[in-house]
Amino acid sequence: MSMLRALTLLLSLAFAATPIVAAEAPKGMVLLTIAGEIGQSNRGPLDPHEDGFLKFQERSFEKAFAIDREMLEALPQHEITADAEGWPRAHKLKGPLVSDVLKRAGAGGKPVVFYALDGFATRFEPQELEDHEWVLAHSADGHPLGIGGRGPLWMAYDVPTGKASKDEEGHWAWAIFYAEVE
Ligand SMILES: Nc1nc2c(c(=O)[nH]1)N[C@H]1C(S)=C(S)[C@@H](COP(=O)(O)O)O[C@H]1N2
Ligand SMILES: [Mo]
Repeated sequence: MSMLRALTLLLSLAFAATPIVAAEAPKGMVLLTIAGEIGQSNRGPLDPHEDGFLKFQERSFEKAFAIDREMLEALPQHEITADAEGWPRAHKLKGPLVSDVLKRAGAGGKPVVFYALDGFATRFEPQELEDHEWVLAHSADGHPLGIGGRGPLWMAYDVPTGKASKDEEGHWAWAIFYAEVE
């Protein structure tokens, strides 16, 4: 084997062992943008023109992982019954696990703050996300969660003993659109 062939072979082997795979970019409407300490990104910095609402919410990032409905539905789906004190009825919420979504962005096991459209923000330690089967719901009772309701995304878990207390429900952020990993 010539030196050149050997070198070519070696190089191709090296590239095969470390494939450079660009993270999938969303094709549909973006429901969630994850920024901060992420290991996977599929978009660049916040653009003050394009990202009008993120700018309005005073977010800022150099890179992020944007997720549409199809990407959420590609993860294993969980259906839970969410109910809380004072609710007129329980809801069947469906979506991937919050932890699976974070893993998808290369951000598993880290503290994360979820932001909602109304400015509500709630921070989670990794342990808190493991204490329950937290679902990032995109649907309730068979319908996509919408803007003006509890959508686009709603975090909750099943309380096997019955209804969540007001304290617990206080962490069930609805209208989530952004997350920042610390
Ligand atoms: N986006 C958003 N999520 C939220 C809140 C909120 O103000 N905004 N309030 C929390 C609290 S304190 C409770 S008790 C429940 C229900 O809030 P609601 O009674 O305002 O619907 O949602 C939780 N998640
Ligand atoms: Mo509350």
